Amino acid sequence: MKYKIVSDSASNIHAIQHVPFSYAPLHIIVGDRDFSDDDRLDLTQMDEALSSGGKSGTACPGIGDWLEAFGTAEVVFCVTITSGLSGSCDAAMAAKALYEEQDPRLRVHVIDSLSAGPEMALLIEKLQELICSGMNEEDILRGIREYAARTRLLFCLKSLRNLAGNGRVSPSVAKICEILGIRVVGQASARGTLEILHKCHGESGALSRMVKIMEEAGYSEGQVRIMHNRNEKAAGKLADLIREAHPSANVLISPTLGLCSYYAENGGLMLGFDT
Ligand code: X90
Repeated sequence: MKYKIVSDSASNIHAIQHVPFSYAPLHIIVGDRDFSDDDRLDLTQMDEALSSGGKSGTACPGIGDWLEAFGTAEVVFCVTITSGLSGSCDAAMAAKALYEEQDPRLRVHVIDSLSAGPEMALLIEKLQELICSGMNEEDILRGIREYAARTRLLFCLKSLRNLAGNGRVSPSVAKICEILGIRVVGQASARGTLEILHKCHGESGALSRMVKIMEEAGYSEGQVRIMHNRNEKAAGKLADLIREAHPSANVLISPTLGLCSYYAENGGLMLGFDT
């Protein structure tokens, strides 16, 4: 096939059907250990290393990692984690320039998701659908841009420690979470940064709040992707709440992989939907 979809591992997707796909892993660094967010990552081992409490951080894919993921495809649609929080998109742009230099027939379209996790997953799924419908490149591009303007990301987190520790939210915002039982509900802002919307006491209040925000954003019956870090129960409850109010919603639940598990932390939820 002429087309390939590529993303970084912040999409929590390692494989798709019908269209060639590769991903460039981010890395979670704990002390002197480097956990690559790929098929071989053992999340339990990563958590054990993290719970020892040492210094930790993350690293985005390098130009070489992106080039490897592009492979030999003629046309690549490349979905990255938000440029507002990561260098991944910049590295993909640099890789694009090198890739296209090789041969005038090669093209890479970098799509900055301004988001992470389930919203990236929705973009990948839409690209897959557009490609499979037999559209030409220009129409696929127009279609994905139009769709990206209609997708959103909400999150519900118990702890912002790793986000604050790596400069992705301010320490004063992260302090809110230190109060027991507080859940922070927020969204990916239009600039692709974290925007805190509510501090909720307890999880069930936070889940209803998320559904309310979704509806205010214009959700009626489209796609919903919920990703969770060891919180199947809350993910299921959230799915139930959405299905109760919107019986034709298409809701899928999956676990976060390395990068999103690290930042969403234990119990964290991410919710992607379209409007
Ligand atoms: O380049 C790197 O090292 C990666 C940095 C990633 C930083 C943030 C990832 C957030 C993942 C947390 C909840 C959702 C936030 C969405 C904001 C757009 C998950």
